[in-house]
Amino acid sequence: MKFQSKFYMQNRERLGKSLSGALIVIPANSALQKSADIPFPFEQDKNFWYLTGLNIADAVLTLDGESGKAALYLPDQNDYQKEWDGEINRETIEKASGISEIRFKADLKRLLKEAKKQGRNVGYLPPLPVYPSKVEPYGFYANPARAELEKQILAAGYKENELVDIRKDIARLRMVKRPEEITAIQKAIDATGQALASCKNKLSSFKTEKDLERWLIAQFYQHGADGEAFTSIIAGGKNAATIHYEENNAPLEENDLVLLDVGAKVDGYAADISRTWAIGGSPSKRQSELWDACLDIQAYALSQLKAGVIIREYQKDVENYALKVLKKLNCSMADKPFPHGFSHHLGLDVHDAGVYDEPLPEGAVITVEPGIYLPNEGIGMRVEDNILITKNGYKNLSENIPKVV
Ligand SMILES: [Mn+2]
Repeated sequence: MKFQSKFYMQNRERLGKSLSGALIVIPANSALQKSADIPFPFEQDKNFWYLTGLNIADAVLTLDGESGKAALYLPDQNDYQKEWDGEINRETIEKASGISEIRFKADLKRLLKEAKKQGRNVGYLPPLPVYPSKVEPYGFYANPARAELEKQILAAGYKENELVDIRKDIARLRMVKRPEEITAIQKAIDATGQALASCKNKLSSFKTEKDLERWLIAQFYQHGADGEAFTSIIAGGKNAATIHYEENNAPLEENDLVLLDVGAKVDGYAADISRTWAIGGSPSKRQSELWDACLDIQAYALSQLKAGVIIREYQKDVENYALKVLKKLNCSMADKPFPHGFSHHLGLDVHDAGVYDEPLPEGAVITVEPGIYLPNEGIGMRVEDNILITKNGYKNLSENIPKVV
């Protein structure tokens, strides 16, 4: 189930209003090669999705910042694509997105040239570097769609100072969740909670991280989700000290902890929950005191949250608190800066669009996720909940998921 076209129409309207005068262009993602003639499963650009609800590769949305009119430019499909992938259907597109102005991408050139003649700026999403330079610090290559569109804009005669970076304008819209978005996130959280409960019940039956992962993902589907929102992290023992461990293939050992950082996806929206459990059922004294410290840091972070807080300042504040707690427990990580953010926005992207140096708005959904990583002790743990920001505080959307180690 997707949202009604009204949702996407209103998003376009609000973006248009915030950028009156400019011609706004937003590209869909391109499909990418996985191996030989097989592409990766297609993943849409979330800005394009937020404004259209369409899963088409290589399309371009244009939005007139004056009249608010939207048009969709479709890729030319060749006969092979029509036969193998199915022909793009204009009626379906109009019904899903509410866009009636549908053209071919070859016409985009003319539109850009006209706008240039009229002296209008172009609002766009500046590309990340594409091949051969990897995106820092992640070490992967960016989807080439934005760079391709930038090339077209420059070819129409635009100079760099006539291009307006609209990333923040979209992020400001996306970081305030609307009621149907909060409902979708809540469903994703509830499915994640049910899947976790089932895993915890059967914990002693899993011999490896992989066994646990397979059961978890099956349970996501079982409870109404469309699978995982991101690659699950299932990390036993020392593996949990690697923050984004994703191999998930080691044996689970009796006296170790296992960290699960996982989230189901519902209607395109993500949950992002972390819990840490004692594999044998009873944690050691050290494991318990560290877990209590983790919960203590999370409670402190939560107590700081309400609309108006600036995440960057909150990060420093929670870090100071966390390092003091960790020092008292003789943790090796107490002398270094905390290795990751305590919070990120959550939505269509698991690390969702947001403006981190501006006040948190009412209606934002963020994670709160302190962790303790001690490779020298073979211990890693994290607790993570999903939080709706309200005027005077917050609502914990994942409060029903138990935090027993
Ligand atoms: Mn997270």
